[in-house]
Amino acid sequence: MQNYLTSIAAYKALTTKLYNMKSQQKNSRRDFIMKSTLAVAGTVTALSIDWNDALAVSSVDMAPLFPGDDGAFKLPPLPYSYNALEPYIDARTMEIHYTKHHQAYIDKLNAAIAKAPDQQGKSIEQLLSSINSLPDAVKMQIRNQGGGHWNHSFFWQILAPKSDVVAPSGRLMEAIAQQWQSFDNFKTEFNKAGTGVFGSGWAWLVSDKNGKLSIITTPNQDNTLMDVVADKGKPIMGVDVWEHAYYLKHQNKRGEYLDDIWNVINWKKAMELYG
Ligand code: MN3
Repeated sequence: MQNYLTSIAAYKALTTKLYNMKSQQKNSRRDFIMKSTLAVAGTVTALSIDWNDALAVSSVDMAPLFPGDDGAFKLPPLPYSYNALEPYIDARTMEIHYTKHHQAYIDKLNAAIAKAPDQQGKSIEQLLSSINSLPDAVKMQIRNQGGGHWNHSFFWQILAPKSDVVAPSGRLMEAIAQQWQSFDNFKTEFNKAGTGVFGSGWAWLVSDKNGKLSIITTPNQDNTLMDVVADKGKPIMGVDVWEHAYYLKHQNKRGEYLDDIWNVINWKKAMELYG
């Protein structure tokens, strides 16, 4: 009797095991189908996605643009030393710009997020592409401070010591030539746009989803990823034209700063971003 019960139990265990194996197979097939469908849906979405939703940050070093495990955004590492861009950008300006200005944007962004628990854990791109739907109490802070954090994180990467700078080439250079006939024309137009920014802001080289380039300026810490900014696009290169970016060396002469900065533009990164 004991043996019989044991074998019944064993039989039950065996059939249960077989049943589970079968349903696991079914589930994994269902998972597979679901994942495949999602992958196809994802591809379709990716093709029709606006840069505003997507940011190119997958190819920029995005890690610092997500909050850490503690929910706070952090200052990303500067990819060179403070004096690496001398004499075009002086060491003191670089140090203050990075350790004081950029850090202050991050601190104030974190303070704003702390007041809006629903927004915690989102990447900076997610926040900037949905400013319109942020709570009114933190909307302007996240736009200004979050914009400041993204813009400076981008700016450090789009600069490089002159010894590392390579001239733009390939697809990016072709697109520049198509739009402005020559690199020199592009520089002239870019500097014109940068000097024309009234007060504080940024000048950008951006790409639309067809790869068409344009020069766009934004006031304050706005950028072309924001839903609230009319001119959208994927930033390929950008220059901070706030006085704090050049005042110690160039004083009030923004034009001279803009002339100098071409010596330290990281075209390798810009070409990576353009693809
Ligand atoms: Mn700045």
